[in-house]
Amino acid sequence: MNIRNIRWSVSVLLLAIIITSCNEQTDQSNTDQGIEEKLPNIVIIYADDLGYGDVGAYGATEMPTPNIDRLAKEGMKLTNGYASSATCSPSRYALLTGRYPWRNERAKILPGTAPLLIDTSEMTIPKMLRKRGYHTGIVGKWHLGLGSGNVDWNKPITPGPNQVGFDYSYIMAATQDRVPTVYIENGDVLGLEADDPIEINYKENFPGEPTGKDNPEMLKMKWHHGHNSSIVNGIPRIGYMKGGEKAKWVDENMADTFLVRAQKYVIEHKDEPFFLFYTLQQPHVPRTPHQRFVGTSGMGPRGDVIVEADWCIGEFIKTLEAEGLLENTLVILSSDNGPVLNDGYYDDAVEKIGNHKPAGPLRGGKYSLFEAGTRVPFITYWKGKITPGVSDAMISQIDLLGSIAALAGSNDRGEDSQNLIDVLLGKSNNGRSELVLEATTRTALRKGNWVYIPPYDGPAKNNYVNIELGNNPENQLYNLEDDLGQQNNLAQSNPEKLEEMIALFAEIRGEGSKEVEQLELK
Ligand code: NG6
Ligand code: CA
Repeated sequence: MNIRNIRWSVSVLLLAIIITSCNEQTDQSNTDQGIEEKLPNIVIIYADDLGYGDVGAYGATEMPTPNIDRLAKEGMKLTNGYASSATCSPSRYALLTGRYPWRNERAKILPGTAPLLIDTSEMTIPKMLRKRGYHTGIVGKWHLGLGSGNVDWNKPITPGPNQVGFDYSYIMAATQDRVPTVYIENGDVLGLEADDPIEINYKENFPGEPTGKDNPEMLKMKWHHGHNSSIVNGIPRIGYMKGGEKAKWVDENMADTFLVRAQKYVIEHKDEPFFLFYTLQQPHVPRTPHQRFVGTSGMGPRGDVIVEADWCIGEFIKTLEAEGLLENTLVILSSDNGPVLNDGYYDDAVEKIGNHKPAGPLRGGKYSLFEAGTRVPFITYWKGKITPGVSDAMISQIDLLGSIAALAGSNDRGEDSQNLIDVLLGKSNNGRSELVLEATTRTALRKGNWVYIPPYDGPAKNNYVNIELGNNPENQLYNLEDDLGQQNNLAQSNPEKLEEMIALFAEIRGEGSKEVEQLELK
C-alpha cells in the first residue's frame, strides 16, 4: 500500500468515525426528545406536621378532607409510608437528596439564619430532573437554610433552592413561627424597601423592639413555650427581626399566596415537563386559617387549617385538570413529620380535639421515635395510570429520588434511595425490607414488621407538647403486625429477634447506633 492509499484509507476511516458519531448524536437526541415528549410532570405536595390520622382516607371521621380523600381513593394509598425524620428540616433534606438525615450532622431543626443544609454538589430530585429536561420549581416552606452564614436579607440571597436544582423558588425561609416573616422569590425578599432594611438575630433583640415576652398586650395569639421573641402581626415568633415592614407576610393569606403561585407555576410551565415541590405550611404553628375557613372544622385553628390545606390541594388539582395535565402528571402527597397539638401557642388545639385522633392508631407524634413521629399519609395519584388501591409496602420519602429517577430515565440515585417506582404506581407490593427511623438525634430500626428502638436515657415524654418520645433506658422491640400501637415490648420475651435487630442496626448505623439522645427542649 503506497502513501496515497494509506492517506485515503485513513480519511475514509475518519469520515466513517465522524458519520457514526454524528448518527449516534442524532440517535441520542432523538431518543432524548422521544423520552422528553412522554416524560410525566411530577408534583410533590408536602404538608407540614400532618398526622397519619389527620385525614379521612386514613381514618379521620371528625373533620372533612374530601380532596385528599379523593386522591387516595382514585390513586394509591400507602399505609406504610414514612417521612425520614420526626421533624421538618431533616425530612426535607432526605426527601430531596435521597440520603438519610443522620448522615449529615447539621440536619436538625434549623433556625431562620442557618446556612444552606444541602451541599451544592449533592444530587437532588430537581437537579436530577433538570438534567432530563425538566423545569423545576418550589413554592412554599423551605426550612433547609439559606446562604453560607450571616445572610444579608437585603441583597440577593444565595446559595439557596436555586443553587441546589430549582429553576424557580417562591419560599418562606424557615417556618411560619420563625423570622424572617417574608416571602423570598428566586433569592430576593419580595416587597422590601431600601429605606427599611431587614435585620435578623436569633440570639438577642434589637434595642427598643417589642417581644412576646415583654409585650403580652400586643399579642393576638399567646405563646405557651418558646415563641416569645419578635412580634409580627400580633403573633410572637422564634427569633428577632427588625425592619422589612412592607415585606412582611399576612399569615391568614399565606395558604392562598402559595396556592396562587403553585397554580401560576403550573400554567407557565405546562408545555414542558415540570417538577413542582408544593410545600404547604399547614397545620404547623402558628395556625392562621383565612377568615373563610375559621370554624369549618369545629376543632379550632388546627382543624381549620387542615380543612384549608385540603381545599388548597383540591384547587391545585383543579388547575392540573383545567390545563389538561392530569393524565400526564404524577402527584405524590405526604407530610414532613407526625402530628402535634400544642407546639408552642395557646390555640385550642388540645381543648377542641374532641374525638379526633391526629396519630390514628399509632403511638407518639411529632418528635417521637414511635410510629406516629414518621409514619405519615403517603398518597400517589396519576389519572389513568395508577389503578386505585391500597398498599402496605414499606416506603420512605428517601426513596422518592431513586423512584422518580427511574421514571424519568435517569441513573442518578441518592445514597440511601431505592427505586420503588412500581410501589408508587401500584404495580408492586415489594417495598423496602428495612428502614432506619429518626427523631431529633435518635434513630431506630424497622425491618419487616419489627421495630427495634435502642436504649435512650432522655425523657420518656416531652411534657410541653405532651408526646411520648420513645425513650426508654431498656431495649424496645415491637411487632407491628399485631401491635400497631406499640404497646407490648417484646425485647425480653424474644431475645433472638432482639439480637438480630441489634446486629442489623449496628451494621447500618455504625458508630451512630450508640449515640445518645441530646434533646433540645426550650
Ligand atoms: C421547635 C419549636 C416548634 C416548631 C419546631 C419545628 C419551640 C419551643 N418549638 O423548636 O414550635 O417550630 O421547632 O417544627 O420553639 S418543624 O416541623 O419545622 O420541624
Ligand atoms: Ca414539620
